[in-house]
Amino acid sequence: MMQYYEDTIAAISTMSGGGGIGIIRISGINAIDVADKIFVDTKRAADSVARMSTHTIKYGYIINHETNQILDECLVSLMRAPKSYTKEDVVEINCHGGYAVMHSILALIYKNGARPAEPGEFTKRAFLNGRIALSGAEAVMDLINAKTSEAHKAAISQLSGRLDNELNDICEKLSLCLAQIEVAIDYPEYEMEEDTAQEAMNTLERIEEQLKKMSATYSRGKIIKDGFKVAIAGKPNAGKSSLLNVLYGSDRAIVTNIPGTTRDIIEVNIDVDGIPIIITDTAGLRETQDIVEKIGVDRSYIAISDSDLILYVIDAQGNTEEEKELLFEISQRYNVPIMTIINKTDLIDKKRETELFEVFSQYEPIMISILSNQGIEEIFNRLRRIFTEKGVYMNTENIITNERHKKLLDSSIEAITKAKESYKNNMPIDCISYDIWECGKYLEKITGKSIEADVVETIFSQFCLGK
Ligand SMILES: Nc1nc2c(ncn2[C@@H]2O[C@H](COP(=O)(O)OP(=O)(O)OP(=O)(O)O)[C@@H](O)[C@H]2O)c(=O)[nH]1
Ligand SMILES: [Mg+2]
Repeated sequence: MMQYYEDTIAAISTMSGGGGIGIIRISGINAIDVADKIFVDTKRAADSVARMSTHTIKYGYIINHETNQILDECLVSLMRAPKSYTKEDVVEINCHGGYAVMHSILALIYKNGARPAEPGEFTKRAFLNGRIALSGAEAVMDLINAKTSEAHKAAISQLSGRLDNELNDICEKLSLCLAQIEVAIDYPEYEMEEDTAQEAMNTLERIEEQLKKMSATYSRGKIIKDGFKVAIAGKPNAGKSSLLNVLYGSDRAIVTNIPGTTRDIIEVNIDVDGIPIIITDTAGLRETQDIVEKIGVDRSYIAISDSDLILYVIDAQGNTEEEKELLFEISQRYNVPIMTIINKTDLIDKKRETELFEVFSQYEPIMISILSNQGIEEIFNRLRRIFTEKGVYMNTENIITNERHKKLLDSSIEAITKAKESYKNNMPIDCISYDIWECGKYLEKITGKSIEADVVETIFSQFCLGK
């Protein structure tokens, strides 16, 4: 399917301002015309963009013909329809990346017949013009946002259409099943009626397995895409901010010997084996009359409940009973796994260390000293262990990273399970056919083959401008 739009759109496609170069993209039926109104080559020949061959670049100037003012020196590249990002005529202007330069060129483009593109509109046209599947379009956004190698790999695999291909393949098998079942009903005089229906059911069983496997990859996919959230918590002065700094590898949080130093949430991103980890340092947990600190403590509890893992830091010299109480309370109150860390072991002797290890043994504590850089690697090893248990390193063909896809997959699994049960219970064939049909519909919503216009709008409105 190819849709033709009456209008031509333009936007800055690189970060606005500050870059050495910037790219302004124009797409649509009048893209070439608009470009020719503002671009002159070195010979100042008319229609110089229109005379370019597709996929070539020309050097020249952006000029405001009304004032005769040259706005920039640039390179213009042309991708003629349908071999372009949007499948429409696309002109890209490579100019200097300054804020004022780019915005003055953009204003000139708008004056000469293009309108501002909405967020994601270039990619939306690529989808609506049939160049990429909806799941591929969503992967474009993931690719832009990818901060680690694993997130990058997952996005590029989805963009290349692997997910789309697997789902299309399943949809074809579902149609075949549907046909087989209906034949078995329409021609009951055939002896093979039972066999055919059974064969269809076997196929459904295999598809159900395949879909379940895909759905299970979401626990890995979610971490790869959104990051694994770790909250550092504990009593004041335990060394939480020091831990954040050492895990981050640079002094990000303020460290002092005054209990109650940290009052706000501090967030840093690190990368372990290509997995994004978001670490938050929080205010030390204690009852306080200080209004600012109290707000900080409230925020600590929010960060704790919102995390995938709590790093609970204990001061080796602190009050063991109080620590035990607080740690127990947190483990009961929140449904979040805890990694217990006993810090400042440089200040205690071996006897006390053994004693502490025993007191907290049910939490398998890690003994560390940030001051003498002891035990930090063990924290990373434990993280790796958690990732292994969660299957984060698993190398599966297709990983589901998108919540929308996960929900639709689960609905499709539900439909297929219903179809199987209806068959077992000798329900009318219409019910079975309907469930199989519905299963396919859910999958087509992922690829975008069958999707409501308002859902498309919502998806693309989350894109950044210029993409
Ligand atoms: N001896 C020793 N001191 C440490 C160690 N880790 C941190 N400290 C010191 O402990 C004090 C408190 O450290 P912070 O990192 O600010 O502690 P915090 O848990 O963030 O404290 P609040 O923000 O007040 O809750 C500082 O003086 C640190 O230098 C350690 O391993 N050994
Ligand atoms: Mg602190």
